Amino acid sequence: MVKIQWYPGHMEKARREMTERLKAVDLVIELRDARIPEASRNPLLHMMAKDKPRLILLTKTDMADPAATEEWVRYLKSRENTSCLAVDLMRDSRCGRKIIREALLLMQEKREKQKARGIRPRAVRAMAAGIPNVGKSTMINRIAGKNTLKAADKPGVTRSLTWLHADPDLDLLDTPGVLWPKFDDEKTGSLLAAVGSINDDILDRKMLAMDTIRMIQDLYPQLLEGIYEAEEGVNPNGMLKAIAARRHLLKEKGEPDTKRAADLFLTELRHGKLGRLTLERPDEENSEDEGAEDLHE
Ligand SMILES: Nc1nc2c(ncn2[C@@H]2O[C@H](COP(=O)(O)OP(=O)(O)OP(=O)(O)O)[C@@H](O)[C@H]2O)c(=O)[nH]1
Ligand SMILES: [Mg+2]
Repeated sequence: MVKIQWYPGHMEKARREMTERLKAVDLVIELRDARIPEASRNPLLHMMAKDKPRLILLTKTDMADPAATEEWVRYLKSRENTSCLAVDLMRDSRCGRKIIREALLLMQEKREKQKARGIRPRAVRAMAAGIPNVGKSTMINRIAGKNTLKAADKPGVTRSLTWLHADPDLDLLDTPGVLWPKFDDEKTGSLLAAVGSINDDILDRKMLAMDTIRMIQDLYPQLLEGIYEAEEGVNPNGMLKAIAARRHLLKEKGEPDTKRAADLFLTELRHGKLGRLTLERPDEENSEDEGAEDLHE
């Protein structure tokens, strides 16, 4: 497996600023990519916001496996003080309302108490947090009903923390996408890179494509063989050769150009062209609340 780590200075700066801002935050909206709900869980966020109610949003469900998404929502909802919604931020016109409703529900008890004491509850203050490119700015724009925040299909677009009075009942804080200094294992880095949450420039994309092909072959046997008309049980390098042959990516001497095939494969995967795939399944043994003690080794 290719070894990937991406924790530039701007992420550490954002992490510090987020910790500071959390004091004024009622609720954390943690966005995770529905295709990799575990790899996109930031352990730093757990340390920073242990005691805040949490709404986990699984985004990009339009590209994830619907059955796996259902399984994940059930699994993630089963925690105290945590709620979970799966959303398609691009096509579901009602997702903004659903998110507001769920956020207010998490704060209901506190708001009811305030009302009972004659205080009119102010708008709930929520911090949107998550890995790069997961859809934080897009989500806030949806709720606000206008494209105030810059959003684009590459990691690292948002660079500063910005409050937006998105709804009369909900203030939202946009934050830069942050990763963490040390991934649990090499698979986590590959999964994050596969969905486009790690800057491509620092990657060996051929190695990444091969890792990803292997993971897809494990979870969805025969799928890639069918799409790229490859031999059954072909190894990842053989798969890249098949892709090169099918898509006419050849070098001067007519040899398959596996580098360009790797780029094409990653682009197709990231745009959902290979179908709706989820690259992880819930592991009931593994506790969601696991700390991040060894992150600073
Ligand atoms: N298909 C699909 N694309 C989405 C969805 N949500 C967001 N996107 C796309 O994902 C890309 C990244 O969205 P952003 O809102 O910029 O992500 P971000 O989390 O703010 O990213 P950073 O600021 O870089 O951390 C954009 O091209 C969005 O259009 C979704 O539910 N489905
Ligand atoms: Mg953003």
